[in-house]
Amino acid sequence: MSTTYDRTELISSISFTDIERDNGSFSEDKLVEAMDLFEQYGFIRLVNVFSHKRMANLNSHYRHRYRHLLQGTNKDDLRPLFTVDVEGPFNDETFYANPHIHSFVCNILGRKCILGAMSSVASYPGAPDQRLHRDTQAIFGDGPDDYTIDKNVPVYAMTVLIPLVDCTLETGCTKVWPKSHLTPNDSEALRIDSLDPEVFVGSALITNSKLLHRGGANLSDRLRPLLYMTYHRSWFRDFYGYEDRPPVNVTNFEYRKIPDNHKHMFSWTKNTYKYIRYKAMVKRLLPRFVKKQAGKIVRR
Ligand SMILES: O=C(O)CCC(=O)C(=O)O
Repeated sequence: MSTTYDRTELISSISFTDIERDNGSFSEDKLVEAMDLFEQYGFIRLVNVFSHKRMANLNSHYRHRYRHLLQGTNKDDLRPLFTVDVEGPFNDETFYANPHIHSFVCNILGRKCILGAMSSVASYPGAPDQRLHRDTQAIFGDGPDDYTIDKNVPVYAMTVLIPLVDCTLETGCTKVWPKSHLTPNDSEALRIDSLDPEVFVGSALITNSKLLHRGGANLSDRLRPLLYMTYHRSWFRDFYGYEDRPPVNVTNFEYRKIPDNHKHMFSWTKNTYKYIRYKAMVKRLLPRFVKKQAGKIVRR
């Protein structure tokens, strides 16, 4: 199948002015248009939903906090995935409940929707095309790839991709197969022409979890980190791919900082992932503790 570029201006994209961005306003007309495009195509690009100052702040926290994971990778696909902890600028309602993104998501998934994941994928220079996938397996199919029934089911999970560097054909766009969320399987979906929507820093790409997509190859000499959050209807959980890491990592200390009206988005993770969270914390802090103790012994 061929790939066409630059068609995104024509199809699924909604832009905000700096004033709309800063006061969080999403007019009824724009919201209806965005929902209509999303329903038809299975994805939408929301342009200019985070200011450059805000993105610079997220980017510097991310690069400092996860520097040990960004200095090299032993992953064959050169695309390490890791959970981004809910802390600092990530524990901020203007991030996880960004006025434009959150009102769009809530209009589709309902006001009780939860945060299913806060994570990151960083593709290294030279990373090849990612494997084709949809973000959730079929829940009513004969097998995980049989979407015959699921294609008719209302959206129950959405992914919001937020790039920390411009996603272009050079650094790697998230390649999408428009309308593939309405197809019963991947071979049908692959009959559709794919698209490479460029998404610049400050914008977000939102996909229906049933949309076929993949991260494009990173042809540049720069790391291309992407933050992603998934939002679910309140009853849906996705454990696939989270066997060794929590999809959302929020400590009790951080949880207490979350405004009451958003706590329900996080509360489901607290007991489910307690053991994995503690294990990850010990793994992170133990080397520092050992180093400190060793230092004391040497000084004595
Ligand atoms: O890297 C990208 O553009 C997409 C990443 C993605 O779809 C995933 O990791 O599930």
